[in-house]
Amino acid sequence: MGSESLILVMGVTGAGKSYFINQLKPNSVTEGHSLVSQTKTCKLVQMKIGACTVAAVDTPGFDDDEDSDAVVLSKITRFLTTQYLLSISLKGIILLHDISSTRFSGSEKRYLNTFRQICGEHAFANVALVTTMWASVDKSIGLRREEELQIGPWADLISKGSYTFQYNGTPDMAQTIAVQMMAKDDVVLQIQEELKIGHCKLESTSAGAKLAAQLEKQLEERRKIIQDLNARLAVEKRSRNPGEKRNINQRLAAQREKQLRQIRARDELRAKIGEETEKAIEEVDNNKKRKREKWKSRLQIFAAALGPVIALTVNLILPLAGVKVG
Ligand SMILES: Nc1nc2c(ncn2[C@@H]2O[C@H](COP(=O)(O)OP(=O)(O)OP(=O)(O)O)[C@@H](O)[C@H]2O)c(=O)[nH]1
Ligand SMILES: [Mg+2]
Repeated sequence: MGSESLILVMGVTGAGKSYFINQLKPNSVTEGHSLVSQTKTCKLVQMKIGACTVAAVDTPGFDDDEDSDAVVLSKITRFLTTQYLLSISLKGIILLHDISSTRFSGSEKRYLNTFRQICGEHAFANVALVTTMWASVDKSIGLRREEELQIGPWADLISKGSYTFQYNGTPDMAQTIAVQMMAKDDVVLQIQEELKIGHCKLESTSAGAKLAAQLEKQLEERRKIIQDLNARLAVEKRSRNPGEKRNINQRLAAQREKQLRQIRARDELRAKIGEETEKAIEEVDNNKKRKREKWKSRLQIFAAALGPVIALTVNLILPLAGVKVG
């Protein structure tokens, strides 16, 4: 096992990803205290697990806005592409699920579908399905929900080798889960394989295609709503009803704002992430040569190439790469 292995921690907003990482290494990331998503970018946290040095990756979760799914997928994919192109080993993914939540929500379903397509079936054996927040639920209710997950949404993952854990919230159990993951062979995920073929766009991958189709449908619906509102505004202009006109104008502004966000999210899915990442790595490499700098590790290039995606975590990565930061 090298000193450059990564473990990804994934799950929807509020599943307990940042909490889990803080149990592995106290106070390393910010936990959320509201329903709004807290972690907006991938964050790398270096830690010792047994004799190995590992980096656990805190990832952003899917929110309730469907257009944010595309943005989150793009951020996670940029991270995974850089990791893959620099041959940094990935041990697997810890997928967290809040057992105290009463239903398997729409965003949870979308997340799991995208998750499956990010991984691909061959990688399911490198997935730990971890239920959290057991202290917030009656044990028998929690066990019933877990069984429903195992025979329902998680069944295909488990049949292909994913394993389950009931996480009790302690540092010890977080360590146990991470140690088991470190014992796995390295894995290459489906989306990493897909993106290396012909420099394809994110929308051409299995995970991206599904989200692109959903976004196209929403954009079409949004266009119709805006058309209707414009038609109503034209009528109101003739009837000189200022109250109704203001009302329609406000609704138009809100719909246009949503449309703009969806268009930006759609653009994220058109990005050729493989090609962009290769260019970023090349640029870092050229800079390095120009300045005659010596790099101690691929992780240093990793941090520099990812730049804006994980800019705030450079301080965490450089020590992992064996470089002291001030
Ligand atoms: N007691 C207990 N609290 C937890 C546990 N997991 C998470 N929490 C709390 O639940 C809240 C949400 O957890 P986070 O770890 O921030 O959730 P997240 O998955 O990182 O959410 P995003 O960053 O928004 O995607 C925080 O207040 C945590 O302290 C757990 O296993 N036990
Ligand atoms: Mg978080």
